[in-house]
Amino acid sequence: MMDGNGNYQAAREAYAAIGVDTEKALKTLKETPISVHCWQIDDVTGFENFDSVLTGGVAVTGSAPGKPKNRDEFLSHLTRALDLIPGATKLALHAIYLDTDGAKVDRDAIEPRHFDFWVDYAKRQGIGLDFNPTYFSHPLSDSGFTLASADAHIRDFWIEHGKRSRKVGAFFGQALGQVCVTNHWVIDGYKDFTVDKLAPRERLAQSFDQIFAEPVDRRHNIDAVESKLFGIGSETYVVGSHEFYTNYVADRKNCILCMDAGHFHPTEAVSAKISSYLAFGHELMLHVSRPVRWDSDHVVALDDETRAIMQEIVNCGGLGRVHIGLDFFDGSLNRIAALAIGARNARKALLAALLSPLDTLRRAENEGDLTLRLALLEECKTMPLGYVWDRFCETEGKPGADWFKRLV
Ligand code: RNT
Ligand code: ZN
Repeated sequence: MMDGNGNYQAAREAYAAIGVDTEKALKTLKETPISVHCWQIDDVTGFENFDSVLTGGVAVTGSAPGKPKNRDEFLSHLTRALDLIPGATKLALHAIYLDTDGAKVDRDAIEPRHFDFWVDYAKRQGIGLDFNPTYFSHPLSDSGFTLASADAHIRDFWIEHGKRSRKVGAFFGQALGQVCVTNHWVIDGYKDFTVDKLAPRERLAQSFDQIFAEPVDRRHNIDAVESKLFGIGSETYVVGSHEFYTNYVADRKNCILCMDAGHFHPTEAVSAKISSYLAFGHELMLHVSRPVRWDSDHVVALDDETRAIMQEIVNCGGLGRVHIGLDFFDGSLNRIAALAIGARNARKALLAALLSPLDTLRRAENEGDLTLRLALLEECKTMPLGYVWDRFCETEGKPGADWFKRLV
């Protein structure tokens, strides 16, 4: 039997024979950040209150044991998960993961100092940070409306939260020397037939105009707005729809669009949309997720759509313009393993994309040799991806295929 190095050398030769440089792919793979979300670790609970209830039309199902009961447990579980994830990593936080030293700090009062410990953590781990304001799981979101609320008091509260969140983002970006993407997702919508679909959208646009009014150094913070088709309790009408944000982004040019793989009609694919934004010079944020029959936020698998998303980014030359983030939360599995499985799969999909013989495929397509294009695309599916992946894990000092033995 060949050892790991022998396997890799065989794979390297096999890829070289179709014009693919595995070393180059591995270098790009290592350097491309994937933003790993913290909220899989504790079912989106956060540190405000360890008994807090998740609201906002999203749901975690399952009651696997081991959910962290305090911040120290959370951090140790998170660290164990990150230890299993190779490659350049960013950690995506939510505003509810703050440290107030026991004081009650409402969402409209958060400050960078409440997130100081995350900067220390990120430095220790050698990772970047992304941020998300938390416009849910709060009494002032119980009406189902936040930034688009008809109630000015509610709106203003959340506008203040949005403004402060970007300051946290800029603080992260400056402190770590790596841009932070602050991703705004609001829950607003109606369960049933909606008479006035326009006014809430006008209010949402105005609220974001206020949130983004103050210029922030783009090297430190970029804002993203996340569209959605429906939520639990907002099945009929979501204010921040895909069309709404696509137009907002194009018109205002003050933020970028975030597309979540679970936020579209079941036959619509995020992978098919990416090039249309890149064609107009946009940057994008992605929430790579796995919807099963609905926006179920299953753990990311190495499935066709995840591979297609990564392939699109690579084919479009979009690495650097497309910020890759993860978003899933499954409470039915070991949560540490769930985060590792999903993050490793996203990166495996990226590796598969980087190992595609793009030059030859492009040439075939441009020359009209569509037979060669299909033949090569199909042959690629059985190339020895796994041996290159094993090599990557090894050089990153992370466990390979037997990583789950580390769980016990
Ligand atoms: C909800 C959005 C959003 C959340 C996180 C927790 O449907 O996908 O991104 O999952 O902010
Ligand atoms: Zn999302």
